[in-house]
Amino acid sequence: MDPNPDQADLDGDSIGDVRDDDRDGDGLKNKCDKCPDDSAEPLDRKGCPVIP
Ligand SMILES: [Ca+2]
Ligand SMILES: [Ca+2]
Repeated sequence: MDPNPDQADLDGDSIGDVRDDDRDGDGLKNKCDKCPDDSAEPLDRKGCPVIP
């Protein structure tokens, strides 16, 4: 069961999206992530590739 049914967890790391500072789990913080909800776009604001 999901302990936080009201919180989506995009990357499945058990941290709800509301509290997760890296929602898509690509290793780049939301505030720096060009597409914070899309792990398929692992580029920062400057278009630099993210090294895992
Ligand atoms: Ca999460
Ligand atoms: Ca991210």
